[in-house]
Amino acid sequence: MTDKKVLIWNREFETMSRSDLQKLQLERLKEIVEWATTHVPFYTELYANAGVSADDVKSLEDIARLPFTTKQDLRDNYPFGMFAVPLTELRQIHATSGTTGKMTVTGYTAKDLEVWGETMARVYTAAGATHEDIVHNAYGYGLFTGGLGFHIGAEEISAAVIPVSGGLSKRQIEIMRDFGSTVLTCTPSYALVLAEEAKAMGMDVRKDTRLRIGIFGAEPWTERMRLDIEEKLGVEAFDIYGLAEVIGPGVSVECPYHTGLHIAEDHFYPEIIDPESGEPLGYDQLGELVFTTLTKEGLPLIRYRTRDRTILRTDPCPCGRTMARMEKVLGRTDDMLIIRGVNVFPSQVEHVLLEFNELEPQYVIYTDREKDSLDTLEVWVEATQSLQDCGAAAIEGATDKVKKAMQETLYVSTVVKIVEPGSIQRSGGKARRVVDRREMP
Ligand code: DLL
Repeated sequence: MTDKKVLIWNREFETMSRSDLQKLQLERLKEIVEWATTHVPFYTELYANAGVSADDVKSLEDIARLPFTTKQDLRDNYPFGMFAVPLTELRQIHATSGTTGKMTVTGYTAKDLEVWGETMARVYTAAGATHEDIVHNAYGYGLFTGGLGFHIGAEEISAAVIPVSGGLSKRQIEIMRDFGSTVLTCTPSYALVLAEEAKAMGMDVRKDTRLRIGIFGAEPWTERMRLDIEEKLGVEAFDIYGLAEVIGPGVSVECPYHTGLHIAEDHFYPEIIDPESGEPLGYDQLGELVFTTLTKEGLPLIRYRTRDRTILRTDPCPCGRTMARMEKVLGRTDDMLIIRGVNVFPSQVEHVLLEFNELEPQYVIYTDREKDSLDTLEVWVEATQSLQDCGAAAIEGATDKVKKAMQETLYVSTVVKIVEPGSIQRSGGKARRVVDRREMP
């Protein structure tokens, strides 16, 4: 591996020995279990029913004795039932809309905002951003944690932040060019929308702007998509992961070696479990990611099941950080589609599509149930302009190739429709990739 320029925001914590880190984590784990049990009736009852208490946590492994918490618990206690402080102690309240059920609400005390600022400062620094940068923050501002999370981190590193939010792509490109934005922060799908818009405006982002870094997350994206974004925008693209319940963005991020996403483990204790049995799995094994917030006051979450599937690694990273890394999220345990008994993950579909240079990385997966109750899988994907220009026969040929590749990977027959460039609806935030019509009335 070639040497890269490595910047670290908080060496004391980010590079501490793993044995010191584990001591710190255990200390904080005991404190947070105590804090939650004495301040949140939900935990008081949960632990009383399970016959466990903070005194039972004598080692990090003892965490497995504590029951899990889930999104359903947050919904059942909507809006503020899981909070450990009175509302007067909160400084910000956020929520995620979610496609089903009630919103999931999260709140931050002044101390929680400090932690958020700190972890987001680590994110920017890991990506190589400094106070000299101009951050073009195109994550949505509002209840979504993306906008304000990236904002607070940019302030922490004393960079100039442009709170442009999502949407109005043409204006975004003008601002990027005229204000000299150097760091772009938005969802990976929106980064591609911006690249398209710039092209339509006759601009070459690589030459006509000062962009150099992109920090993209909030939705799954593949390595192929990274290459595409880097090529089109002329940035080095970094993956960032987080979820509103745990803190928002800032849970983990890549460093310049792109060996996985370093988790801020002094604040968020990660575990990997078997999603079926709930049993803890070791490092290097694929399973469901579970987090315990070690320092959060407002909304402490203990053994919170994220539903995200990944692998944890602790082998040394050349950047010097000792914090465990998670692999790029491989999908969610609840986004699996079952088509005629076959399990299909949207990430597999994306993987197949991005192998084809004649396709744009814009697609939607439709599932439906026919009259005779057979499920169907249909993938709509956009042609590149050059494929479109080659005419109907070329599109037909490409359709056959994609269909075959899809069948070979998914083991389920798929209807493939290659549609005109620009015809699939774009989003200013998270892209909607799956439309499950089987669930619709
Ligand atoms: O998406 C927080 C965030 C904002 C992260 C900006 C990164 C950048 P939620 O809206 O609560 O929070 O959605 C959380 O999004 O459980 C994952 O399924 C998914 N997700 C987030 N980051 C990634 C990523 C924000 N880098 C849910 N790769 C999580 C894959 C991601 N999935």
